[in-house]
Amino acid sequence: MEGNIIPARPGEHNLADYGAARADFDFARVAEEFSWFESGRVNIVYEAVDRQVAELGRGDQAALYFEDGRRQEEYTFKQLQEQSARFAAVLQQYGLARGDRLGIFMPRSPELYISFLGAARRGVVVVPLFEAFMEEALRDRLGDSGAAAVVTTPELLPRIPVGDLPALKHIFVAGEDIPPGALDWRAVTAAAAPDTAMEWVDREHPLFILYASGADGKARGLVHVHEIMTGLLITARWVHDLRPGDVYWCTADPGWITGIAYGFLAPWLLGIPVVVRGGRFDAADWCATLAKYRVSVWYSAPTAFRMLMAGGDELLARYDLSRLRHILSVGEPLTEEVLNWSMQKLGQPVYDTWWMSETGMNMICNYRCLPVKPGSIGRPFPGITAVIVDDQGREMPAGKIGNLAIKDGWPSRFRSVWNDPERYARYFRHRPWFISGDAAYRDEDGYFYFQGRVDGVINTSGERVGPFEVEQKLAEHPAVARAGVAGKPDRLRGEIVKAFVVLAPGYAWSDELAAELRNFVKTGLAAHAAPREFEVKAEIPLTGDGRVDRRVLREWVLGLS
Ligand code: 6R9
Repeated sequence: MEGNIIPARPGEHNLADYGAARADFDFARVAEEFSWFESGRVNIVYEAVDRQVAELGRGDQAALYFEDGRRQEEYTFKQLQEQSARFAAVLQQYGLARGDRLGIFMPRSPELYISFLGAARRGVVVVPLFEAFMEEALRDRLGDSGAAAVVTTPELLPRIPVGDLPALKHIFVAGEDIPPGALDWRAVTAAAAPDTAMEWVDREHPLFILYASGADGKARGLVHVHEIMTGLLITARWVHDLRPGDVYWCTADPGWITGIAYGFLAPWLLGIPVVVRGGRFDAADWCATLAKYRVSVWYSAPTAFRMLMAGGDELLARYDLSRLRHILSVGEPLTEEVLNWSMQKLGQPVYDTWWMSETGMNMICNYRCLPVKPGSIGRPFPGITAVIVDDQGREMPAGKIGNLAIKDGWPSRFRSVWNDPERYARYFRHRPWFISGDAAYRDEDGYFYFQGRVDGVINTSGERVGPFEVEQKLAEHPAVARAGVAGKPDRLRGEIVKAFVVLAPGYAWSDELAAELRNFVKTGLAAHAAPREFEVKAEIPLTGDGRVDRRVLREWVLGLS
């Protein structure tokens, strides 16, 4: 059942008339907004940072407010320009050239953003690595991308299996104690000249390779290019409603697509300062951060909103959140409960946005100029064609659940899968459609409704976990003969990772073994991938071609068989 429709909020906002925009919008026109439209010289770092300084008079304006409980720092656009130019010089000095790959494996910190900008400035391709990754996940990603250098911290460095990575030549460490053999990020950056020339690239030049989990096989390296800026700029304006004077906070980690695309690139293209909150924080810290930085536009996830809800009225009452004028959500279903809470307690809806690592930009969204139908992810962004297709790629009518698909050609889409053209082709097996892997339906008004993944990829607290990687890891443990992994619906986390295991001969099930297996995945792969529930089975169902039968696992977790 659909809940009460929340009316449009006409008035001053960037996308004033969705219908008109849909009728005549063309991404080609967004090109006119960039300086390369006239100069012919392309680099996203120029548009997001240098241009803000050189052409738009924003050099002394704040770009980054960083805080993590230990450090509190503020950077202007000019400072980001200078620092990233220094780091670009460092990369040049150590032989990284256009097209080479640089891994960035560190917790949120100013050095992370400066390293990203410094690399992109040189045409070096960034490989973002989520700070929770452990040895196995790092070996796969750094190995597959052939990274020539990595930026990390003293705490995270021990997880990088340096000996297994022949292409890895340099390790930059940002922190206090620099281990032997590593380069001191801060010292070499401070010593470098701040005037390295910008490397002009093609719009199709790779910007970053983001590893995302799929249903089968190891994580795939999605290649995004400088042209991603076109979709980012226009969605920052029309979806996030950003305009001069705003302070923007996107709470996602830069190890994931949201934390890259909207955490800094999109807002900086419009010259808007961002807040980055690192370290561990609780519901009170969320509110304190919103209040302290007078955040006006906030992009977060249902998990975070649920934490605030749990904090109760008393928590909200302690903070001045009056500057907050636009709130958005991504990553997992936005429940009506959260929507009602925000209407009542924050006096405004949370606007849901649907997209993926592959799409590079917001695709199906709710906008201030359209009514919000609770439970719906909204309508396609102007210039985007979304449909529901059956398993043969045929379009399905309104009301029918099928595969959510997007017509190829939007500017911010991934351009390839690194080292794996076959996997890339699979996404486009029904051309012209990009098959998302999500199930959805559309109503008569063109609103879409998310219905879950079709392919077994797990979404736990908004983080994507590939069942195959977890199964592989579990099977490495001597007690496990075979494993099958699936997402089990969970009120708090959306889904939890559930593992079905067949025990090896001679092993008996116990709570200790469960804890050991959980820890085995946690320390080998990543904490968010560790199963929260186990069930012992006599066998794991396989499909005809010998792969884990995910449909049966799905029935198992739902208790249907
Ligand atoms: C941006 C991001 C993508 C998957 C996607 C879908 C789920 C994203 C959602 C949503 C329900 C929304 N997802 N937005 N589910 N409502 N508004 O999260 O990218 O990490 O690649 O995950 O997340 O299942 O296919 P990514």
